[in-house]
Amino acid sequence: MAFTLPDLPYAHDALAGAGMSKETLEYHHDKHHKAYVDKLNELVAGTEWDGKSLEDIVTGTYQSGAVAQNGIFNNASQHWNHSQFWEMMGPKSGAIPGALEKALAESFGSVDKFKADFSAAGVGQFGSGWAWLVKDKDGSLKITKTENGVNPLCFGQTALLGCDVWEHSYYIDFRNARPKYLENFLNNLVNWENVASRL
Ligand code: MN3
Repeated sequence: MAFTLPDLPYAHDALAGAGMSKETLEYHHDKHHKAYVDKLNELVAGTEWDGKSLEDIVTGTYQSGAVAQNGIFNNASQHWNHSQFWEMMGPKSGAIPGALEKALAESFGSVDKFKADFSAAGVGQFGSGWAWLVKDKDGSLKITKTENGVNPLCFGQTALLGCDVWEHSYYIDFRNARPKYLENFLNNLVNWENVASRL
């Protein structure tokens, strides 16, 4: 069955007050994300991955490492990443739920330190990629960064929060200021209820 572009869980203009414009979402969701889905369907058709789940395609093609499967991996992982990313944001950022706040403080020293370390990961990712808060296989929380479409599924980790640091994610609203985009993401855009539900 072909993969489909999921609708945004909010209107295109719903995040404008929180620093992500309608224009950014029109390009990022309607064009960039859609292109990953379309290309994935085109590349998967007739291969061994046809009919497999998105998660199986991401982990299977990543582990195979075969050059011929890089295109399938890149588009599958980016489809998965963006599907998570839209859910991880919302028009009302709200307070961090207690259990998550406690876990962040225990893991990183404080919520502020978590935000500083997460931002540093996003700023420090050279070129395109993602910053993540993950739950590792041993249950510990970690901050990671990945290049291009690589994501926590590749390492058997659970993605709690991810921030797209490809330029297409921030260039319309923040131009070249990736640090400002990350600061705004953490303070105004994250749907902390969604992040907590992944713990
Ligand atoms: Mn993107």
